[in-house]
Amino acid sequence: MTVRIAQTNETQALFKEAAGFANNDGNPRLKKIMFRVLNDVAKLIEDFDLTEDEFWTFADYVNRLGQRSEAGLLIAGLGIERFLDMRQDAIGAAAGQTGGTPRTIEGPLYVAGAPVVQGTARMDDGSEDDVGIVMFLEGQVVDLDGQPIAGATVDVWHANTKGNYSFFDKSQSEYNLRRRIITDAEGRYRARSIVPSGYGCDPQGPTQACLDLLGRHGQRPAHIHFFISSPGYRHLTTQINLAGDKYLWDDFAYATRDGLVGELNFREDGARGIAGRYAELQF
Ligand code: MBD
Ligand code: FE
Repeated sequence: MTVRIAQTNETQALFKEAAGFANNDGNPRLKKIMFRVLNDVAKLIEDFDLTEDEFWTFADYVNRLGQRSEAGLLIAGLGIERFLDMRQDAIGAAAGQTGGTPRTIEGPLYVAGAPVVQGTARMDDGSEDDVGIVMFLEGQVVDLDGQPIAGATVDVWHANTKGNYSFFDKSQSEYNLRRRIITDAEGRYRARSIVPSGYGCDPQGPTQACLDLLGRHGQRPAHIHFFISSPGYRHLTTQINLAGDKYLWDDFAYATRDGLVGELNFREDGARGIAGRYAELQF
């Protein structure tokens, strides 16, 4: 037996009132969006014959998501952040803005205000010297004609050898593995850091709980995040995802793209003053 009341005059009047249509205060755009949300939720409840238990389980889930600050993580894991990103690509393409390094998602783990360094940065605090592999990261910021951009800001952040990010992982020092590097006269930036490990959702957290019910893992390949910016240029949000990682093309957040795969070049030649094995990454 299917009972439908969502489109009746009575429930429509209720949703209009709840969305603030009866008053002249508040935000008109939000009111319209809220009315749509209420109707879509009602439709979903009726289309799937959601039980009371199912609905209140969802409400509890939203609370748990907030308690753990995992809303951004779930948005990434459900492909919504990737969708927003694809949409930005399409909007750019429609406006004739194509070419350059592909964009990809920011993810939920950026922290503003990283130390600013001219040209060359040391990103790690040395606390993983005995477990990490030293990584030299180098690249050049150029415009669409290939001309170097001096003074551009390269805001870089990545995980440690355990796949954890400073700030969110309180065991790390402040701004560990986060720097804003200002490009030199040739548009170049250079960093010494350590090779990051891939990220995994907290196995005890609400995002992984949802992924479990979808039969999915919550792993990302090892990667390095970038914001590239310079006055007069469009801001670029991107990542390098590391070749050879098991999850490179099986990323739970769908961030890997052609053109954003970087290969570590391992060396053991004593150059750069490093005893033993180290890695180079040009991008
Ligand atoms: C990450 O480190 C990340 O980059 C994304 C997109 C999602 C979760 C964790
Ligand atoms: Fe990340």
